Parts: sequence; C-alpha cells; structure tokens
Amino acid sequence: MTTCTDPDPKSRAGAVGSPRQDPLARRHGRGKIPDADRFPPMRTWKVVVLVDLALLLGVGFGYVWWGREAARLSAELVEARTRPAVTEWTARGVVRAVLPEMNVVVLTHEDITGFMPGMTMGFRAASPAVYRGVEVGDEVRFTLKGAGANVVITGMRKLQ
Ligand SMILES: [Cu+2]
Repeated sequence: MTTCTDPDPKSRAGAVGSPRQDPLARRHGRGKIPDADRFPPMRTWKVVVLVDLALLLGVGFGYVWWGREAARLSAELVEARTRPAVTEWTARGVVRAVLPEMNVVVLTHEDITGFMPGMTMGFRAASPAVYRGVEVGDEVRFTLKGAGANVVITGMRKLQ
C-alpha cells in the first residue's frame, strides 16, 4: 500500500516507461497544433543538417586548399633560399683563347672580389657578339653575370 501513495517524485520518474508520462509523447501531442503542422520539426532538422553539411564541406575544401597553398609556398621558400642570387661582376683580364665552336673565351683574369681569385680559365659567352673583334693577347674588361658557378660573359671591351 505504501508504494501507491509514495509522494517522492523520483520513484514516480521510475515509471517513465509508461507512454502517458513520457516527455517525448507529450511533445508529440503538441505537434498536433496546426502551426506546428505547417512547419514540421523534421523539415527544420533537414535544413540544419544540410547547412551543417555545406559548412563542413566548405571548411573542408578551404582547409585542403590552404594546406596545398602552404606546402607550395614553403617549397618556394626553400627553393629561393637554396638558389644563389644572380650577381654581376666586372674584372680585367687578358684573352688567352677564343673558342667560337664552344662559345668560350679563355681569360687570365684578376681577382674577382667575392667570387674567385685571379686565374686562367674559360668562360662561356652569352652570345658570339661578346668576343667579336677580340683577339688573343688583348687586355679586356669584361662583365660576368650569373648565379653560383653558372656564369656567362655578358660584355667584353678591349682596353686602351
Ligand atoms: Cu676564374
């Protein structure tokens, strides 16, 4: 007899299994109001899910795009760091040989500050025009241009 008159609400909640006391069942009852019929809860859920999906896709694609962009930028940065800068030097030298078939001029050149000490060596010419009119034994002033060891003579002028 005590169980039927138990005033404790917690023990009543234990009877939630019955459909009359289920809060969801009560909600369904409210769904029968005409206004709620015009905008069924399912449609709102569909919209929310679709918007969420669209946002997720948008953010996902943006993330992938940004990831690729970041990778490309860092690769470019590494390349720019390792690639030697294009530099130009001017020095004096004496022509030892002109090899048009190789497009090379052999010069004994003075110290080229910041590049190499004085020596005799061959340089590639940017074009045959560079050594046109230049003969073995001529003292010349020449301009080198390039990056690292990859340099060419871009100009050569006979002195005196
Ligand atoms: Cu040299």
